[in-house]
Amino acid sequence: MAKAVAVLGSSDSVKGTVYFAQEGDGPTTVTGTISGLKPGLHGFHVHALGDTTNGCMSTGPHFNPAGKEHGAPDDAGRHAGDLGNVTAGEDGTVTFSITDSQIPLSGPNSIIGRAVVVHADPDDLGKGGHELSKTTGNAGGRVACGIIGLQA
Ligand SMILES: [Cu+2]
Ligand SMILES: [Zn+2]
Repeated sequence: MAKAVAVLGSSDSVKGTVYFAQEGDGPTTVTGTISGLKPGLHGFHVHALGDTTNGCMSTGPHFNPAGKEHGAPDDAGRHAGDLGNVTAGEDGTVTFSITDSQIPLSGPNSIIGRAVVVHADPDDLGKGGHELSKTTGNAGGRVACGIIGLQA
């Protein structure tokens, strides 16, 4: 079992911890809790770079090793980093579990050393018709992020 963790931080009050686990070449399970969010949907992605020298802005675009357009997690055409949305409750907290086959913890498309990012707004999953829908899902600002690192 390979494991990884990202501790989310930001200039706002958004906090959280996101855990990744993968058995062999199987899918990766992503679990965690995030608090301090506005109630509702928030875009949730793996971005290409584990660089937070300029906060979440320097984590680059969505992780996209196959050179595809932005989409929903269950779309054939999607960025590997497209994990859809997490939904915060009225208290601004979300606890989630996502299983995904495009974010391995080893090999050429490994997400280790990249970043997980939570956005201010809903990800439209590429279907919003906005000029940003096919690149970012028009998910707005980056309210929290953390670098994905190996865990024992
Ligand atoms: Cu993002
Ligand atoms: Zn994307």
